[in-house]
Amino acid sequence: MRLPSQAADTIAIALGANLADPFATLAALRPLLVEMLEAQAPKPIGYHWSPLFRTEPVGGPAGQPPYLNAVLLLGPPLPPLDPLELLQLLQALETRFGRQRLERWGPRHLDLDLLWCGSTQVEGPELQLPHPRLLERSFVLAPLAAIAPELVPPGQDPKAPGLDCAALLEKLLPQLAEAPPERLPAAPGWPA
Ligand code: PH2
Ligand code: MG
Ligand code: MG
Repeated sequence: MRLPSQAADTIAIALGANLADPFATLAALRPLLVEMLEAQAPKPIGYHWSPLFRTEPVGGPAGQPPYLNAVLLLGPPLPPLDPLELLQLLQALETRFGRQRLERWGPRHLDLDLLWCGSTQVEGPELQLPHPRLLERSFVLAPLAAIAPELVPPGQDPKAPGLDCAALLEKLLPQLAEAPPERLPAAPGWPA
């Protein structure tokens, strides 16, 4: 399958977990997420799963366990999915995996964030697209750069030429307060 290079032809979803057994959660999530997406989309969708990364928690209370993070790129072509419907689907999956909304950036069984949805811009209380912190998060850029290094994520200064995921990550790594994301090898349940 063609690796996406145009963000406008894709939807990006960030996956994270740092409670219970994050690997078991993300491995169990994978087929369920595909099943739920297929039920919403009239045409076949292209799936690009990143490898898993072990990452240090950013923000939130001290002493949290490390996260496992990954991203899923859908498309090209851009799947005809409505961002707010997609958000509801992702939130239903978070709840199914035991997510409780207790505190901002607190530890969680499962976090599914929409990063962008083609070139749709959303500025709502529930959803902002592109995700406002996407470009400053190593736990998002490292998985993105692993599968789509040449993709130029949205949300960059329109007056300057946009940087691709590889360049954004390279720029961010020396500025990190946390340890850089550690890429995990493929394993049964997470073949990427
Ligand atoms: N998600 C957060 C806050 N901090 N840190 C890491 N390493 N990974 C995450 O997914 C993460 C985080 C809020 O959603
Ligand atoms: Mg999040
Ligand atoms: Mg979230």
